[in-house]
Amino acid sequence: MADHTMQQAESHYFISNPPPKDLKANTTLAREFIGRHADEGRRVVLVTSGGTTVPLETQTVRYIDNFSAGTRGATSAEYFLQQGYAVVFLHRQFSLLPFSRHYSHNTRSFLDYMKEEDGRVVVDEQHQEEMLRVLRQYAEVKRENRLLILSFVTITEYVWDLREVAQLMRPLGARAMFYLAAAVSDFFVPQDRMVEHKIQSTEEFSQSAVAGAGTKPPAARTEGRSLIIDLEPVPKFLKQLVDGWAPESIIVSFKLETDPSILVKKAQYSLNKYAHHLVIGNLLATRKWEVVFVSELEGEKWIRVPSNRRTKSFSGIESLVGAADPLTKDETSFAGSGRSAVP
Ligand code: PAZ
Repeated sequence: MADHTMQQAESHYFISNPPPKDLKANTTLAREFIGRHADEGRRVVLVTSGGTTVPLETQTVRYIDNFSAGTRGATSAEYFLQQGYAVVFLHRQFSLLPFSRHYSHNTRSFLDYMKEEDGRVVVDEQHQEEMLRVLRQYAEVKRENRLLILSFVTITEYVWDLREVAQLMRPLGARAMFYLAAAVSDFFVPQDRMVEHKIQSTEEFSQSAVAGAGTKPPAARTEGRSLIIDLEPVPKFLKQLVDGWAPESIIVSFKLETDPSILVKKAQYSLNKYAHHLVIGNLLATRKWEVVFVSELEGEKWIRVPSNRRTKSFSGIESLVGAADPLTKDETSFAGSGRSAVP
C-alpha cells in the first residue's frame, strides 16, 4: 500500500472508531511517566502484552478473542526493569502482570503460599526465598516508580493507546523502544457496522440485516439460523509506528504462527515490509522453549531452551534472550545512534 493510502486508512480508522473512555486518563499518566524518565536520562520501553478482542455488538456480549496469556510480555517486562529501563506495560486487562505473574493465573490460589502463625498470616517456609527475591525486585521498581501499567480490552482501545504512547515517546529518539508482544487482531468490526444489541439466534427477535442502498449490512448478523461474521482488515499500524509515530525508536515486533514451514518467511516478510529492527518469531506449540530472531544484522537466529531445562520451574526463555540479542551486539549499530536493546 502506498504511503498516502496508509495515511488515509489511518485517519479513516481514527475518525470512524472513536477513542476509548479512559484514553485521556491513560495519556495523562503516560505523559507524566515518560517525561520524568526522559528528564532522568532513562531508556523507556513500551511492552504490549495479551490479546485484543473484537466486539461484535456495541453493548458487547459476544466478541472474538486473540490467543495470549500475557506470559511473554509480563516476563520480558521484568527483564527490562532489571536492566534499568522504565516500562510502560500496555496489557490486556486481567492478563498476566510483571511480578504478580509468579502468584496468579495458575491452579494454586495465592492463599496456598500463606500460612497462619501465632494468629498472623505469614508466607509459608517453602516459598520464602523465591518470594523475597521477587518482592525485592518489585519494591525497587516501585520505589523508583519505573513501571506504569495501562490496560486495553478491544483492538480499538489498543490502537488508540499505542498511538498516544508512541507519540509521547517520540522525543526520546533512540532511547525509546517498542516491544510488541501483544496478539493483535488482524480483522475487526468497524463502529458503523456494529449492531447495538446482543445478536439474536432466533429470527423472530433478530435486528433487521437488510442494508439500505449503498450501505453495508451489519458485520455480524443472523441469516436464517446461521451467524454471519464479515470482518474488515485492521490497517497495518506497524508501518505508521515505524515511519510516523516514533521513527527514531527501536522497534521489536513478534510473529506468532502455527505452521513451522512459514514462520521464518513471515518474519522476514514483516521485517522487509516495515523496515524495523527485529522480528521475534514463535510457534504456538513451542513458544515457551524456542524463538527465532530475524534481523537485518544477523539474519535468522534460533534461541532454544535445552530440553533438560524445559520444566515448569524454568525462569522462561526470556532469560536467555540477552545473550543472543542481535541488537545488543554492537551498541552503535543502529545508524550510529548508540541504540541498544532487548534485555
Ligand atoms: O502471552 P503468551 O506468552 O501466552 O504468548 C506470547 C505470544 C505468542 C502472543 C507472543 O510471543 C507473540 O507472538 N505475539 C505476537 C502475536 C501476533 O503474531 O500477533
